[in-house]
Amino acid sequence: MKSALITGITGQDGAYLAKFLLDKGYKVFGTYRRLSTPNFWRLFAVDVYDKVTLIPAELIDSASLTEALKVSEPDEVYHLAAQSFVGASFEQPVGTGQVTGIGVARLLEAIRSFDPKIKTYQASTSELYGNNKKEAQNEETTFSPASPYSAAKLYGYWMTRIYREGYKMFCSNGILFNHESPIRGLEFVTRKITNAVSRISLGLQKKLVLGNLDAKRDWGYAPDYVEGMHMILQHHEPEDFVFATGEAHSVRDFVEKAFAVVDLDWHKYVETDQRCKRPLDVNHLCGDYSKAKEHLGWKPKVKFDELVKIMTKADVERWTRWQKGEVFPWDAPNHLDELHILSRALKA
Ligand code: NDP
Ligand code: GDR
Repeated sequence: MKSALITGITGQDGAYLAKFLLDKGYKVFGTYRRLSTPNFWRLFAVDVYDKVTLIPAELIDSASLTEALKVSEPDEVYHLAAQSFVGASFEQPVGTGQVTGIGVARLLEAIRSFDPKIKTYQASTSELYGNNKKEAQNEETTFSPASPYSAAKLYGYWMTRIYREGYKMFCSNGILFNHESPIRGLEFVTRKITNAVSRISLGLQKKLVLGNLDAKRDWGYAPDYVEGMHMILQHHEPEDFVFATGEAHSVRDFVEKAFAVVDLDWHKYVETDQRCKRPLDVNHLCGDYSKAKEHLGWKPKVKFDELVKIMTKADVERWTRWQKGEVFPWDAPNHLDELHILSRALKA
């Protein structure tokens, strides 16, 4: 039986990947952070909590990463843990560098010392392209990071290649464009929208405040993308691959479609606020996944319209169940209104 270690198993991708690998017959270990309030709701939501082995680890603590390797003795490591919110990286640029950037070096060094034959997946990102002028971005497109997050990810991307080329380790980057789902964090724009649209449709909220409505993203469905992560590590040699849908839509398009799912006109409910904007934003991302299609046989199954429906309907169903007093694993009831928690530095 193969063994896999997932760093960041409590996140969106970690939970779906755990489910996918368990279904493939893997023994699955996952790292989590010790927090004052446990954060395992996604593992319960995808029904894997009691099927995985959890190991406490923190990316700024090398010893904890070594311990996680010793406990799990993995054939494959999926490095997903990161400070993954671009907006927060402007407020915590140094911390994001430590966790999202140098954390990759800590993990790769721990793997090199423990067992350099372990295969490693690095969660790289379309944010690396920044405001590159290309219409569609692929593995050959020049990087031009536009946030502390993407600068940290650029370091992780190159460290992965350096360990591959320098030490002949099986380390690969998946350059993944945005992928979303009903278990996406509420700070990301898609889930922020679907959660608010659901509440508005049920009379629980009056308006939705957003930032840059013109930004375009290539949004796919997270379960499709975790399948691709596994394919990358089964490829006959370590290589980097883009996963995307090949379609770009604006935040405004997402808003319009989500409100349409509940038969409401978005113009009546949406406002914009400077506090929800970033000091520097990425305007247009659209991925060309031809290499993954040709070499791995990967392609996205869920496209934009269906994604918006899946997410909006899931949130409507949750708020409806909540109104009936049902209790189930979920994040939204404890989520603060973002405008109360945005840092002073971002105020207009
Ligand atoms: P999430 O934010 O949902 O999950 C991030 C995970 O990292 C959580 O388990 C979190 O733990 C953990 N983590 C955060 N900081 C630390 C730390 N200091 N030490 C240990 N663990 C930590 O991200 P996603 O699942 O969406 O993304 C997975 C990876 O893929 C990330 O690296 C992200 O940057 C990257 N990526 C994501 C894309 C997307 O569209 N989703 C696209 C491209 C790349 P906790 O639950 O305790 O917060
Ligand atoms: P992104 O995702 O930065 O692409 O990073 P996010 O959903 O945060 O932003 C997408 C775009 O929407 C604009 N936007 C807003 N964003 C948020 N969060 N809140 C708002 O109110 C709002 N209004 C407009 C943003 O400015 C941006 O242009 C995600 C993360 O998962 C990264 O970890 C990952 O690497 C990339 O996707 C690919």
